[in-house]
Amino acid sequence: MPTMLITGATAGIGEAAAEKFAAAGYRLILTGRRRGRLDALAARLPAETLALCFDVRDPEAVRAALDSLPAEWQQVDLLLNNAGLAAGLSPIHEGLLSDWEQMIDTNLKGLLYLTRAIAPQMVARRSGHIINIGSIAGKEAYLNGNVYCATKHAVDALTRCMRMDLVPYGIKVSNVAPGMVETEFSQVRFKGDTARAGKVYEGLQPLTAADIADVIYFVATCPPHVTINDILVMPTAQASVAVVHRQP
Ligand code: NDP
Ligand code: 8X3
Repeated sequence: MPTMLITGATAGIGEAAAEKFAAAGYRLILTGRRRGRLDALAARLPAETLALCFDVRDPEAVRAALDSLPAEWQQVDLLLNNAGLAAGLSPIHEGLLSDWEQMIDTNLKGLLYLTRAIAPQMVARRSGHIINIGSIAGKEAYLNGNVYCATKHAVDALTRCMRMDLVPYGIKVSNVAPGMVETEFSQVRFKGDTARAGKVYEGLQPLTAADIADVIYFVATCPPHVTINDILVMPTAQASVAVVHRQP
């Protein structure tokens, strides 16, 4: 069975992907910063699992974690670059530098560190698949979205460039770009302000993390000659990033 490495498996889309792929028999390397959640997830999944606790923003921690893999876990067939966040929602002249750094370091540099560490073994084997979690925020800009949108536009561009670099080696590179998904995302963006986070999904049925896990699974299991380059998945009530039909 293939081995999959998921960044950000402790919550939301990453956790749902772990459940989906575990049920399909994949071997899973689960990663994130919250050790307790990683261990609990690893224990409850019906699959062979290995938990690695590290921060994707730290290139040395990424390297050390991957170097620590036992020989039988070293081959990663599917890399899901999912770890990411939005921090804050402010106009550009008011944003916090610390929020900007966290988003750029996680969404962009973290994805690069994981890719740089794992892609060489895929190149050597001439097979593998990298799925990056982009966003509607990587397709469209929105008010006060500035740095988050910039990181997701960068993921979108990187995915296309990675595909060009890796196509001679038969490696698939895909972008899965969701619209609104109800996870811990808004809690994190609004730093624990539950009331504000709840308003994001008021009056509409958002996507669930399981909906996105289903799409990731479809993308990952196409026949070898078929690659889904890019897929934008929206709640039915969300026509574009800012056009959302809410019931009173
Ligand atoms: P959650 O907040 O529910 O999950 C985020 C995951 O990322 C957690 O497992 C978290 O783990 C991990 N993570 C965050 N920072 C780091 C870090 N520095 N190092 C390692 N892991 C980290 O959000 P979602 O599941 O919604 O988000 C997953 C991805 O989907 C993100 O890239 C997000 O931008 C994207 N997305 C989300 C949408 C939405 O509406 N929810 C829509 C479009 C895209 P831990 O805290 O344990 O480290
Ligand atoms: C998350 C979706 O619209 O909140 O990437 O930016 S949005």
